[in-house]
Amino acid sequence: MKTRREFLKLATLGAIVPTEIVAAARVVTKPVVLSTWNFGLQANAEAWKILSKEGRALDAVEAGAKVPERDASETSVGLGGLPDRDGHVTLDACIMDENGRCGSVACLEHIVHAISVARLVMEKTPHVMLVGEGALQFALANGFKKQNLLTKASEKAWKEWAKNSEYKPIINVENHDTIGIIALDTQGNLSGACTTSGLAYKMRGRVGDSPIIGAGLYVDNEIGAATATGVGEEVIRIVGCHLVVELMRQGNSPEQACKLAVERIVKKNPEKAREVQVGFLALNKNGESGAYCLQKGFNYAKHDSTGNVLIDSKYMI
Ligand code: SD4
Repeated sequence: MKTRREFLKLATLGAIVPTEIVAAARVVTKPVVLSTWNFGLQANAEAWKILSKEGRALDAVEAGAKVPERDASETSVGLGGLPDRDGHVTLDACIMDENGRCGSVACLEHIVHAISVARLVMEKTPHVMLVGEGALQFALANGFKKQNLLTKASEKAWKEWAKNSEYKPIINVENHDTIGIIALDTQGNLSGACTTSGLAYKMRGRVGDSPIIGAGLYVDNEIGAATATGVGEEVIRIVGCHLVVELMRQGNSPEQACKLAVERIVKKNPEKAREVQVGFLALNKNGESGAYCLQKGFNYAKHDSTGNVLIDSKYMI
């Protein structure tokens, strides 16, 4: 143990840098936005229009999430999403802001922008989550238009699947899955959004991790934000995104926190972990980010002042 005199001498010589100085010198990267999968590039670009004008992270993540929602060619989010095994397109979405406020919809049908309905649940109701018929009723009462989300292409794929009706989620389905988007704005505030049509050919009424606060998304403005993609049942079992944020609170980097969460899934069920994909994406209060997934193939897009790039996640298997 050094005496106070020795410590001061070393500090004067620059050999010891007090931790407060280290903390103060740490550069915070902001604004920054991260989105899951290839379509994260377009989502980030939309979110950046808001973030670069010093807009709010909450508005940015909602705007970003709406990009794949309205894209009929994306078969895992919003319009054009693959249906459940009975042919119904059902959407799950949630959103969370810097004040810990959150809103969610599950098993919502006929409305393209599930994420905006989730935001309205947060802003206009005393509740966090609305499901099924009730969520649809709420959306229609608030001016959302009812429309058929099952495109010709998705209907064709479903009919093809129905010939054998074998339920087996495919790992990294054509690289366009749930979109999870998390951002830090110029004010230093974090928000996140997550929206999906869920696993293709799921049972009617099945809800995944994506609309469940703490599972598919979590934001704590003191610490960081996290979102998840992959087989929701595995994410729910470990309350994945809340776990990732708590691991960052304990001092882990975003990537390390995501890795520890993936390890927990493997530890609980090593057999199952071989068959499924789960990926976590995290961002901390300093704008540092990272990801980790079970199987090779998960990637994400990151947009900061240096540009918008796709990054391959590290993986376990
Ligand atoms: C779900 N997590 O419904 C979503 C789907 C997904 O990669 O992300 N697939 O379980």
